[in-house]
Amino acid sequence: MGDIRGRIFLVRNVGTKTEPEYGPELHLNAGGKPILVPCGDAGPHAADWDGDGDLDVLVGDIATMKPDLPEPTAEEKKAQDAARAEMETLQAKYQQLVDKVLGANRVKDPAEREKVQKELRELQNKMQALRAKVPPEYENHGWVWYFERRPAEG
Ligand SMILES: [Ca+2]
Repeated sequence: MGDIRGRIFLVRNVGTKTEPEYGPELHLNAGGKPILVPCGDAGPHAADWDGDGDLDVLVGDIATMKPDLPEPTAEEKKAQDAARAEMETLQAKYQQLVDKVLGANRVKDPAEREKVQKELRELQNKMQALRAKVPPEYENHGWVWYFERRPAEG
């Protein structure tokens, strides 16, 4: 199992198959040091990746990073700034419509409610189209780390 810090542990069943019981956590090492994937949120998986008969460990992590994109041209920047400005305007309208659908003073009349919901869907579509015009400020991704099990030295 892995943890948010990026460490991985082996926890053996010290009970039985029908009455399992967790044993102590063993922090797994690689190269003589405890494994610590750099971005944290370690998700380990044991598999014989190289087919030599020993289980190896693959560990996924997660990172939130600013995407490495080329600088926009002046024309692209102008279009992106316009899309961001329009998004801000629409965001206020969006909040008003959400309040009309979900808020404490939400619209009760079914016909009026249907009208507001339709307006909200149209606004959501418009906002989605605008979002596609603006590069993301941050992206989530991750790496997969491979730890090959080797026979003990000596
Ligand atoms: Ca192997």
